[in-house]
Amino acid sequence: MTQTHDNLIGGQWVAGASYSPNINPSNLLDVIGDYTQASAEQLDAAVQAARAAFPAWSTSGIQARADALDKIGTEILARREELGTLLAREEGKTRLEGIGEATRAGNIFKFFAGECLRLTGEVVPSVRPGIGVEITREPVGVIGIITPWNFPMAIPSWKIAPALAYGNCVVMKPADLVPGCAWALAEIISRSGIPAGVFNLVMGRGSVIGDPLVNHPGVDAISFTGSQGVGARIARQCAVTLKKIQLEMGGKNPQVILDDADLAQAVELSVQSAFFSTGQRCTASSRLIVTEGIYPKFIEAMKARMATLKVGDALAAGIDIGPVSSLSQLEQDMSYVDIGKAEGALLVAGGERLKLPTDGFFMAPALLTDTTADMRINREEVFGPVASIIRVKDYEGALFETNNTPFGLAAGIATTSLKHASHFKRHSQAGMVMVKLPTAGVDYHVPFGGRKGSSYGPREQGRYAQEFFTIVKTAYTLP
Ligand code: UN1
Repeated sequence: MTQTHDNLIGGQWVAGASYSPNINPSNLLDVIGDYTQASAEQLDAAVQAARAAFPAWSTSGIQARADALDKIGTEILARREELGTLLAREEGKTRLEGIGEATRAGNIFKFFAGECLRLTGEVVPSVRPGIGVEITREPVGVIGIITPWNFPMAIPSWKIAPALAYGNCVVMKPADLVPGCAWALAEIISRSGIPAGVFNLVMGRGSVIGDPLVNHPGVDAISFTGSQGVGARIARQCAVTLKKIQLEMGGKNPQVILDDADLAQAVELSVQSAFFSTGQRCTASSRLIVTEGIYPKFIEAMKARMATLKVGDALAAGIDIGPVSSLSQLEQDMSYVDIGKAEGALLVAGGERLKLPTDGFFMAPALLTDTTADMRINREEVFGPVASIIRVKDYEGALFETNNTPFGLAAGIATTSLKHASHFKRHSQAGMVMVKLPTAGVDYHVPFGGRKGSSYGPREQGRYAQEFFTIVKTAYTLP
C-alpha cells in the first residue's frame, strides 16, 4: 500500500479525480507514493480560495508574514536530509545534490522572511509646491505558480517565498513528474500559521489544470519556469487576459575555454556544469567553446575526467550523476546524440544507455566534438548530459560564438586574463556571467534570469523579486 497525497485547497486536503503513482527514475519498481490529479473544478476552487484570502492576507502585518516564512525555512533546514533524499528519489539528482537543494530552499524562505521587514518606499517632492508624493509597493493579488521537474524544491520555494512575503496569495501547480517535493513543501506551509486559502496546491497535468490556471480571470500574475514553447504560449494567453508574467525558459549556455586557462580548472567546471544534475539545469553548459591552442589538450583531459564519472542510483553513495528523470527525457537526450552524429559531429565519449542493477533511466554523459554553430545540437536545448565542443581561433571568435544563440541565460569563461574576463563580463549577452566558475549553481540572494529567448519579465530571487511580486502605487497628498 502506498500513501496517497491530496491537493491543498482553502486549507483542506482534497482528493482529486484520480491518483497517479510517483516513480523513482533510479528504480522503476520503487513507487514513492500516489499523488492526486486535480480537476479543472478544483483548480477553480483553489483560485476562489486564494481570492477570498487575499484581502486579509494582503493587509496583515509584516511580522505575521515574517514569522510564517521563518518557521517554514526553519523546518525545511531541520529536515534537509529527509527532504533531500525524497528529492533524489523522485527527480534523480544525487542525494548530496538533493540535500543541497533542500538547504537552498530553506535559506530562501529565511531570506524572504527578512525581506518582509525590509520593504521600503520613497517620499519625493511634487513639482507642484505644497503637495507630497509617496511611492509604495503593494501586493499584486493571486499569483499562479507553474514549476518544472528539475528543481522540485528550490524553484517552488523561490517563487512561493517572495509571493507570500510581499502579501500575495498563491495557487501552485508543480510539474506532474515530481509532485512529492511540492506536496512536502505544501504540508510544511499548511502548518506555518498562514491562513487557509493563502497558499493552495493543485497537482496534475498542464492540459487539465495548467491552461485553466493561466486563463483564469481570478489570477493576476503567472510565474513560470519551463520550456520555451510552453513559456511562449503562456505569454500569448496572458496578453489576452492582461496578466503580469515572469517566464524562465531554456538555455544553451556557453562555457568558453581560452588558451591561457588553467586546464584542470577548465575541465572541472565544464564537467560540473555540463553533466552534474544529469545536465538537467537551464543553467547547464552545453556548448564548450574552446580556442585552438588548448583544444586537443582539453578534449583529452575531458575524456579522461569523464571516464572517472560514476553514473548510478541517485541514493547510492559515491555517485556523481543520477539517472535522467523520465523515459521521454532519456529518449530526447539519446536522439540529440544521434542528431549530432548525423550532422557530422564526432561522439568521443558516452552517449549510450547504461544497464545497471536497478532498472532506471541511466545514460553515460556524452561529449561531441567537431561541431559547428549552425548544428541543431548547438541551437536547441537538449536538457540532458550532452555537451558539444565548438573550436574557435581566439577570444574574439569565442565571444562571437557565445552570443551566436537564440538563448541568453548564463555564460562562463575560463581564462587567466583579466582583460578578456572583463571584456566578456560586459559583452556576453547573458543574464548571468561566470568567470572561472560553472554556469550552473547560483546564489539564492541575488537576481536570477536571462536575456533573449531564455527569460521574459522581471528577475527572480533576491531583492529584485519585488519587481514582479509587487505593484507600484504613486500617491499624491495635499496636506
Ligand atoms: C542553478 O543553476 O543553480 O531550471 C539554478 C533551472 C533554473 C535554475 C538553475 N531555473 O535549471
